[in-house]
Amino acid sequence: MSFPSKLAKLLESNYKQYFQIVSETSANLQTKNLTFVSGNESADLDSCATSIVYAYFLQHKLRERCVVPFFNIPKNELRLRPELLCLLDMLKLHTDNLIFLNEVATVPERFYSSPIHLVDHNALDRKEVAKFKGSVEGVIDHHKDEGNYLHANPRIIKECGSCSTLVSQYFMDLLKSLHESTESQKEAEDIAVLALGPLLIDTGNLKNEKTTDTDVEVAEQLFQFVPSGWDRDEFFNTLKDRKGSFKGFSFMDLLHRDLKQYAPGNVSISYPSIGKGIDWIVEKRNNWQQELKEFAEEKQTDLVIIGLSLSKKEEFRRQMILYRRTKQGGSFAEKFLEKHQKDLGLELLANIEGNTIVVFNQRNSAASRKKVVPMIMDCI
Ligand SMILES: [Mn+2]
Repeated sequence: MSFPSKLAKLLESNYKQYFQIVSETSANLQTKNLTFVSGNESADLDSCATSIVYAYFLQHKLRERCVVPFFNIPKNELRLRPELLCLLDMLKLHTDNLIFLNEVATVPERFYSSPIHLVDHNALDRKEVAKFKGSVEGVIDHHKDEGNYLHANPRIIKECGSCSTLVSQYFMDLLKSLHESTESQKEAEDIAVLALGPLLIDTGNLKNEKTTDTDVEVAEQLFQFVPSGWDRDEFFNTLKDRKGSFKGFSFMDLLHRDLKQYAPGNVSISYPSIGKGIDWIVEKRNNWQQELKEFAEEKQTDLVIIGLSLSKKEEFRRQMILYRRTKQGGSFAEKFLEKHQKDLGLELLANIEGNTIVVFNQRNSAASRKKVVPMIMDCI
């Protein structure tokens, strides 16, 4: 029988405390007691694991508070992220002790001024959490700096492979000292493994083109704190296999699995990323066009941009699908293509239903969503 780790117990007790605090109706409420840590709306491995790591250290520094990480998705979407479930399971962290978007969206108004820390994003883009925009206290991120929350402390926004790298680097001295004490050594080991999950996944085990020197340095430091017998390649391969598993997921599921939404100049854009190419989709998910339309309808989105990434062996490493649901979405797509078709190297592959759905090969394989989003914003 295995006992819950200290990290698991901390998540559990903060989860309970959170509900005590928000259900407390007496007059002398100390809203400051509650502090949120949020990852971005795609709720990928980087965002979710890093929010727990960050919350753990912040709780350690600010004992008088109740620091709760939350996952920026409805709880029923957790099943779409098998690599995240796998990492949580390795560390025996129960998903029952985690807070999701549903809870935070319905938090009583008096908590809108509770401090919030952002990891893996630097703007509160989901409307459900926009109410916290006046109380952002800290930001650590690796996306393009949108110039918000200039007084946040920390405010670290730097390009590198994984946000986990920056968060681990920021708290490294604390991790070191926790690891030195016998009492907290096991916690430190858990935290190191938790941080290494996204760090290795995002950098392809420190080998892909996104990997920076900082990622490598920080990973090397974290390797000193992992439990004895922990095997880096085995760990990476296990998570990677889970991430690459598409079994049991409909095309609709894949659209929700790694989704971001934007509203440049009031045009609503949904931008899912999928780790497969169009050939695979046509062959294995033959209802995809219908599901794409239903998805756009459900989200009431003007334009859907799907970023497809293929394996290294194929000629094109990336492809892109555009679906114009509304006229507004259509004219935005025209503007986007006019401005950026060339630098993205978009070559028309298929034109479906009178131009409503278009599929492109994308020659510029370095242009991931992180790079394309500023181009979209540039079209306003
Ligand atoms: Mn990230």
